[in-house]
Amino acid sequence: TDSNSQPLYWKVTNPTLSPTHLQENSKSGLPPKDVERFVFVIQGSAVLSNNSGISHKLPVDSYAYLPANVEHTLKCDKTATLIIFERRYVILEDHYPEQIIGSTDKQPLLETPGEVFELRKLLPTSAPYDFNIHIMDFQPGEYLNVKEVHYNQHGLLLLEGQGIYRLGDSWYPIQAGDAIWMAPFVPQWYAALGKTRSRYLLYKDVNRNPL
Ligand code: UGY
Ligand code: MN
Repeated sequence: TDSNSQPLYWKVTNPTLSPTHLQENSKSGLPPKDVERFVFVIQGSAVLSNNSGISHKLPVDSYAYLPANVEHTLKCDKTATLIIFERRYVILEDHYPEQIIGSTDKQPLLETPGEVFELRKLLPTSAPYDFNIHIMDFQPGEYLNVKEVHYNQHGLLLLEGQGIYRLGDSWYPIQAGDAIWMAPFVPQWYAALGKTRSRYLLYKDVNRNPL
């Protein structure tokens, strides 16, 4: 065991940037005060309950958004893999976000002028929401037309496929399971390679003045 008393080579299957693995019969705690939470199920399933007494089963590819300070629990009987985003909510006067539950396949394909990838957004684009989660699909050989530069940050998890990500002047071969953080203003570009579809999940801060 290492100094953290984990088994030898433990980091290989539990790397720093891996999604959270919920053990069987586990139950979540709450985020800190004023922190919103987004949960997306990658493997297994979880049950979301809140004060209303209504429970929702979240299978693979489904997700939930919990506004800040909304009490809830996530439970799972068997092991589950979830990706979770939490951030301090930025209040906008007279706008109130609501709990959202959905699944990727029920979200409509959106227009992507000048681009070929398929785009779905998991949250409403309206002002109460200070971030969104995009699901982006590329067929092998497809790539971003625009070399993007923008103030928004991204957290990315490659859900399927493989390709090459350009960040500034660095080029990274990536495959399903890899995660990327893109700082504000980092030039970014992706090309899908291999023989299978690339799909990534992308966090993006929106609807607030970044200054
Ligand atoms: O919406 C976006 O900013 C997205 N197209 N960026 C990206 O895929 N790196
Ligand atoms: Mn971008």
